[in-house]
Amino acid sequence: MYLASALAVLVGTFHKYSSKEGDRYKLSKAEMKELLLTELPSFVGDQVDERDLKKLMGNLDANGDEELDFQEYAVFLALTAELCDEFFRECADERNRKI
Ligand SMILES: [Ca+2]
Repeated sequence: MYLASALAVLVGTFHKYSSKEGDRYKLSKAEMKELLLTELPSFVGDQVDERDLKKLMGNLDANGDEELDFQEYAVFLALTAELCDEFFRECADERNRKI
């Protein structure tokens, strides 16, 4: 898959959920919850703790309007990608140790 296709998914996923209710260009807490459960089950499992969700929203909501605009969502993606990178490196380290 080309990076361009991945970018289209990243942007399309935001709009798929942000357009469900209220401001169609912002993710509400409920929309973010649905996105996490549907799109990132391997990260969050089959349920999202309300307190954790509130904390995550609070950390990402840079302008304090209690919703995530695309820029704030982009920070979330960057942090998530960083977690994947760490995981990838740990797996690579483990493989190297075994050799
Ligand atoms: Ca916001």
